Amino acid sequence: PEAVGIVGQGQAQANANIALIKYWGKADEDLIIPTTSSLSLTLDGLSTRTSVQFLDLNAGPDRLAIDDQPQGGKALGRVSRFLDLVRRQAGIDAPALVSSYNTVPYGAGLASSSSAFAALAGAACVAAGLDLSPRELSRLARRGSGSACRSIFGGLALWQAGQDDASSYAQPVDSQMDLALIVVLVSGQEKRISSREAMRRTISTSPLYQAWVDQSQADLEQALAAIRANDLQALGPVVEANALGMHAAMLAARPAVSYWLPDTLLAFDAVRQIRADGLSAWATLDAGPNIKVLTSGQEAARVAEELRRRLPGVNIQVHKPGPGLQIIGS
Ligand code: 2P0
Repeated sequence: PEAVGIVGQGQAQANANIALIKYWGKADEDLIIPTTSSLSLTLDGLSTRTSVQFLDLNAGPDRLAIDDQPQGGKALGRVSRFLDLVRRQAGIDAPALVSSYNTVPYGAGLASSSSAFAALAGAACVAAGLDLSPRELSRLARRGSGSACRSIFGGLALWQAGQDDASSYAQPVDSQMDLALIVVLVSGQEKRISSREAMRRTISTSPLYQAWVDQSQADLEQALAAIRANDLQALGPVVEANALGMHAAMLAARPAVSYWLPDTLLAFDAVRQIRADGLSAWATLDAGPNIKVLTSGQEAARVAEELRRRLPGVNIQVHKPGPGLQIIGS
């Protein structure tokens, strides 16, 4: 066979983010415009590093490997459709070779799609010769996976819902807060239902969904006020309540959407006990059974120690706020 030439290449790394005020549901499925604005913390040490090469036209279809495993089917289709957006913007037709490496367990509700599509957006733009601003990168990453628009930025990020492609993007939130999130890995198994499908079912069948949406705006304002006031004691309760409200709406869907395992409930209970003992600790839960505990950087080691004591055998890791998208090279 003929040698395949490389038209352009890029490499980028991004960290996963965990929402403090959640995104759950789309107003526009194709553009990924959410029904609510959301607020997140990008974490250190939960990263995806991705390289993209655009190849000569004779190279055949797009190819994708995740952690050295060749991918087909849904995963490849989703990446190809995303790359089509980049190709269209850049005015190119080239097939791509994509390779990515994760330090995030895949599909376990640890926001692997947030780091994945943020890193892919960065790497693909460099490879295609597109020079986008952070805001444009955020809009692009959003098309791959909603939560990915927040991983363009480090630390706290606010995704304003907007109403169309141009107005739906994330922005960094300035803060001096000393925050940490502790990931309590109840189970590393892949989720039983994708968040995409679960969101759809919640919107279309849960009688509690609209109540959660209505409350969400007030929750966000309260959270932002707490951040401005540097007040973790005010931020924690609204973070926990917003997540529990989202899961209440899921549990009320027909049939129910439940990401809870018995150990998830035990972990929530441990957090309540630790809080009753006077430490700062509030739990949040995403599309998987693993809880994340919001605390201060200063108390993180103590809280992790208390969690390990109460939840023997469970993997518990402290994560500090991490950087946003990093372009590594072309
Ligand atoms: C979030 N989650 O705000 C919420 C909370 C999970 C629970 O964003 O369909 O992978 O690709 O836009 O971003 C998970 O959903 O969904 C998510 P798509 P995504 O972090």
